[in-house]
Amino acid sequence: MDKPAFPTFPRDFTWGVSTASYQIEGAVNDDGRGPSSWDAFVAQPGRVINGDTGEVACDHYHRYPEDIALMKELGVDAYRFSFSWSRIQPGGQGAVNAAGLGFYDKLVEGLLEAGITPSPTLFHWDTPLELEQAGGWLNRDTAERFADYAQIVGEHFADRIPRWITINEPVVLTMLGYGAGIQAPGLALGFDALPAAHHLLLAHGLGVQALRAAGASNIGIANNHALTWPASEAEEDLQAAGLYDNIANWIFADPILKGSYPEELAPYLPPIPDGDLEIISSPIDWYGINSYNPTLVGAPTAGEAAFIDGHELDSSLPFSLREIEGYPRTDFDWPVVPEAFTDLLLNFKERYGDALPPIYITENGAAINDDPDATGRVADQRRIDYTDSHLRALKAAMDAGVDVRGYFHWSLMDNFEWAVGYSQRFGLVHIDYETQKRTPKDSYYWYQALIKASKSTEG
Ligand code: GBH
Repeated sequence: MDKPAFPTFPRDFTWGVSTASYQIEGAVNDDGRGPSSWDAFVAQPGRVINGDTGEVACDHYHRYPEDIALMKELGVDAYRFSFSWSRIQPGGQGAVNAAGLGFYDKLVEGLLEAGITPSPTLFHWDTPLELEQAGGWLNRDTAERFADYAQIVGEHFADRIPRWITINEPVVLTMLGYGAGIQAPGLALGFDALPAAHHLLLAHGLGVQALRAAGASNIGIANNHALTWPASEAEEDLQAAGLYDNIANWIFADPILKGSYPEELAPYLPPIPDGDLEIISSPIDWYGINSYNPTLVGAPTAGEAAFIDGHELDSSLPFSLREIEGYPRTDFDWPVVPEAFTDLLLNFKERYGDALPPIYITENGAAINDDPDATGRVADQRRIDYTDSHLRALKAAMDAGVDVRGYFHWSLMDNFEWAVGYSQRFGLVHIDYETQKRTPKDSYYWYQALIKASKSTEG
């Protein structure tokens, strides 16, 4: 049987693609860039698959004109990239490195000329190393330094950049960076990582205020969210899944959208200084959701460790992550469950009601590792299927009343996928890391046709 027709999105819906500085730029020593937490992390043996690093990555720092041309041809309205803090302030504080800022001037000018709306993230995990060594996000001072940095970037770009994102996925930096030690800075503190969550949220709020003071507007955050499924209806599974849901989702959304932490987390949180929650809940113009797949959570299983992306987690945690069975998987082994995307968005509407600002999907995509075939074509039909099904699921949520204004696919091109290096490919454009040759995949042409069709409909 044929699939139902692809749904019609509103004509002014924003279609975009996403990337992040350390994942694509390379040029780690160019023009006075200071090192970040990731430069130090990748240098530690055993941290990243194959010993891969972001030293060259997609060499976007030198090839950005070609990448802008690829986006123009793709037809996207907007491009989500991130600024490298340590290019702009090499030590994370103090004087501005004009050459670092100069790179982003050229990038932003190029995008504007191509008719693409720059939609940058101020911080996508690459903490300036000096700040990391002073405690990083466990140290409250990092949030203050972030506010200064936000002011610098805001003042420089407010007149040219019409959409802003403060921080990418505090949850992943907290849980994988400080909690489980899978990503930079590689600390495995378990629940003691939660102060990092608070400081990242505080940085977000201070960043919103600094950007506004600098004249910037249209400000949001990009938070990762995964629908939490309990492993069963048994009381202990429901309890464990509820706790996990609070730690993985609502701890990062409630303070921003409600001005409070989930009550259930009180036993785990550090004391929260007066006034912090007011800062964190500074009004935002829209809320960004990155989402890939749901998570299945149950009570801890005796003698059985929980895993994230193949890394074993502390078995004393009060929950365990389970395999989701019965769905297709991406090459990263993540389950493909589009209906969970609809339900996640409906949960947001139910939880926050009128306090929920318009939503942008700031990331969604799949690791599908096809290389060019003998004719040079990359036939990544499974990426098309993933994206098609998730866009239908997104439209279903919109039809049920969730106000979603745009979708940014992760990613424009294959790139440095953190702890798994270059082994997982998320791009619409294939990168040959030997030659830096860019090859648009079948999914690129599919997305191009979709955007074109969407702009010519009545919706
Ligand atoms: C994002 O993080 C990042 O912002 C981006 O930099 C990154 O390249 C991109 O996604 C792709 O990874 O345990 O099998 O259920 C995504 C955060 C955390 C989402 C782990 C999926 C669990 C998969 N991810 N998560 S699984």
